[in-house]
Amino acid sequence: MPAQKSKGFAMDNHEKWHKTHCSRMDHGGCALNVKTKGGKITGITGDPEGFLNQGYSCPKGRAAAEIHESPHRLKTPLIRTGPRGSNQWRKATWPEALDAVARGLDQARQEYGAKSAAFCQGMPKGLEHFALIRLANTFGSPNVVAVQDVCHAPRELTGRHMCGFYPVADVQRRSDLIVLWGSNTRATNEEGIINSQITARIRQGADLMVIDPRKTPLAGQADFHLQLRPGTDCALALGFLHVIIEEGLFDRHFVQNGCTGFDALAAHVKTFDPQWAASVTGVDKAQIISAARAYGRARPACTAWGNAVEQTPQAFDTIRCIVSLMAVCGNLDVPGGNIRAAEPRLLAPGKFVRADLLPDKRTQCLNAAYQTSPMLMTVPPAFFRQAVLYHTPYPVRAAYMQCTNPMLSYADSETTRKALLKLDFLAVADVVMTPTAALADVVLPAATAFEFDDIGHYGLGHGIVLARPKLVDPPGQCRPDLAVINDLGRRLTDPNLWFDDSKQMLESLIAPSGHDWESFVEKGFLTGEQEFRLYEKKGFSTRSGRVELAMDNAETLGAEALPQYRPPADSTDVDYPLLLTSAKSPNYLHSSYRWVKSLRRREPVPQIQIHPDTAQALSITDGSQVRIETRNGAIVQTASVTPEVSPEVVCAVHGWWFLEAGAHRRHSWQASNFNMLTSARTLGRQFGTPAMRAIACRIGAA
Ligand SMILES: Nc1nc2c(c(=O)[nH]1)N[C@H]1C(S)=C(S)[C@@H](COP(=O)(O)OP(=O)(O)OC[C@H]3O[C@@H](n4cnc5c(=O)[nH]c(N)nc54)[C@H](O)[C@@H]3O)O[C@H]1N2
Ligand SMILES: Nc1nc2c(c(=O)[nH]1)N[C@H]1C(S)=C(S)[C@@H](COP(=O)(O)OP(=O)(O)OC[C@H]3O[C@@H](n4cnc5c(=O)[nH]c(N)nc54)[C@H](O)[C@@H]3O)O[C@H]1N2
Ligand code: SF4
Ligand SMILES: [Mo]
Repeated sequence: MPAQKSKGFAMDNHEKWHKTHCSRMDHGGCALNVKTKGGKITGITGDPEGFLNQGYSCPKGRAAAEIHESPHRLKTPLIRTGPRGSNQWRKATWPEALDAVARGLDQARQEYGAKSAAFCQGMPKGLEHFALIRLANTFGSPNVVAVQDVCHAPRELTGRHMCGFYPVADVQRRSDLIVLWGSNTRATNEEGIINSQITARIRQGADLMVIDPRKTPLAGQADFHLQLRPGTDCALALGFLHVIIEEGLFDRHFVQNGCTGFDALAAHVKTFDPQWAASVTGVDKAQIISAARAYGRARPACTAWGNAVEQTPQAFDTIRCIVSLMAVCGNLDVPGGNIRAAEPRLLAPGKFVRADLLPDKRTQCLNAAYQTSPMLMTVPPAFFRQAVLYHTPYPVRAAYMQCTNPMLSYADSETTRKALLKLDFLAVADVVMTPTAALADVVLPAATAFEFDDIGHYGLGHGIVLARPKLVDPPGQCRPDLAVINDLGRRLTDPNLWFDDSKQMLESLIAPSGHDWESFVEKGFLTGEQEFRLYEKKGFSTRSGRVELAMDNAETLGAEALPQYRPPADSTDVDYPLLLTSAKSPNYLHSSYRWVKSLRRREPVPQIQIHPDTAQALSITDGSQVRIETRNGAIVQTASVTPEVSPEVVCAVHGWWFLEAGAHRRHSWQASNFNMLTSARTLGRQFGTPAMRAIACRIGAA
């Protein structure tokens, strides 16, 4: 039977196909056809009519049926009965659990003020992210803690500082050259770019450039693979700028009419010649020159960039260099370049979150004490922990966490644990008992993909929003985050600020598009009317109205007018001769879903990639246990001996913990957890970013 646009959900015993979009397995863009029968998910395939994926789906996306029925799911609210983290719980009813959460948060508000309560979110999965911000705003707390310090804030906000918008890769239109800069779209589908879109552009004739310390399968297929030393992206970009400007390959018209500071940039990059860039990055000088020429000559070229350019304290300058490349080569705001993606007409996120209720958020939130970029509206985890542990700049006493597992995802897990245990009150909503939930006072069982109506990519600047209608009932007593937040909002704030139900919440958001929920689901997705070269009419939304290649207010951001290369903090240490970096697993999402059997079969153990020469010198064999050690800690992963990495680089996977070992047990979250190796000693001033890539390490047989 052909898939139907879902107008509800099927609880009957007839098989029924529905159209929806993948969610919660990565940023989620694939349109899927999902078969249900008797309240269960019985089949999932990629939808050939999918706007982004045209039929593609991956094993993660197809695992939703297993997640729906997994015995590991939390099914009832739990309230702690023993000491924190001792794994002693009693089952509670929802009203009882919600009352306990409201009491915990309200007590902090009463005793220490509203800002002593933090609201923590991981990777945004759907509307819950914005609903949580609404809860914080209505509650009166400016402290929404998120992982944006290492995920998207550096890219998005540096883009906004320089050109007034977030320049996303336009992979929908023809390009001469696609650059994947520290982004492995084949494994990660970053920013809603499904790799098949890149493949389609390559078939149309686009060249591919991959900038990655690993010879990934995509790098193997590329016209240019620049296998740089981790953490040296800024130096490579400065070298590119040098070649492009010296050889006159830049777009004179755009530089003259759209940019400010070009002459200063040109003078600045004179010293960063290919010889210098080669010595820093380890990439061959001739290769740097030919790659820079290719980027300079391509009209247009588009750059898809990933976490690698932003997960060091030097993110701001690295990204400034990459945006400068886009600008001087005339690739900004043009079809097939890096664009200001037009959003569909929906309720503006600022309105949805009721930003008006907390007008002094910027000066009241923890960030104010650290002089971050004023555009950073979420609190970096490192500042949250300082406030909990040392009351700097003021105490944080209580936290509500949803869709996040900080014990695995924040840099420096030992400090995270100390901070979570020190809180007066902690509530966690998740789908399974995680190492983070194990430290809570109250644990709430969350409904997940296909178990409730949700909207995808809203407010993320990708130019598309996706319908994700409910297809099956959640298991046990699981409830969607949207409903839980709505209930907490009614308990903790003026009930008139909340909704009858989460459907009404979604409707309020969609109304400006002229759709109601049903017709939105019928349509499947909404995009904006894409315009290009808007700057010709309106200029850029920056202080100068131009792209700011040199920033005359950089000092206020703790930077210099022009981007500088500095070796990443934590990258050099005589006792730790190797350079550790990381890449995401194609089979999991961060620390999520190791408990899903079909995915675990595909990737049963955490692996560290080691070059054969390095492995031989250290008597490490493929498949053996390896101890990985940095100044911050030590973990064990399994050796994958491969020429994919160079001899001085090792690449370990992040996010591993072992549900089967008991989430509350130290072994579970400590043994192979990458963030035991990271520290938050040095943070980038603009976004509070710690070093997650390019860390000095040593390895040996375990
Ligand atoms: N060392 C290192 N650390 C990193 C990174 C790295 O590359 N290296 N990457 C960083 C990046 S880019 C990011 S985005 C962060 C991610 O940080 P997090 O988002 O904290 O990462 P996850 O481990 O995926 O945690 C998500 C949790 O949400 C739960 N969950 C799934 N669906 C739902 C739902 O519908 N409702 C609720 N309430 N819970 C749900 C999952 O079970 C899981 O426990 O990690 C960052 N940390
Ligand atoms: N399967 C899967 N998909 C995901 C996620 C997931 O956890 N799993 N997470 C989602 C999220 S929240 C995000 S933010 C995106 C992230 O998506 P990506 O940014 O693509 O993810 P990563 O794998 O962390 O990094 C991409 C590449 O950077 C390379 N790299 C490592 N160090 C360096 C370096 O110093 N310089 C350069 N140039 N490259 C380097 C790695 O080898 C890797 O191939 O993916 C999303 N999609
Ligand atoms: S690539 Fe991402 S969006 Fe597509 S099916 Fe896989 S997990 Fe889902
Ligand atoms: Mo992320």
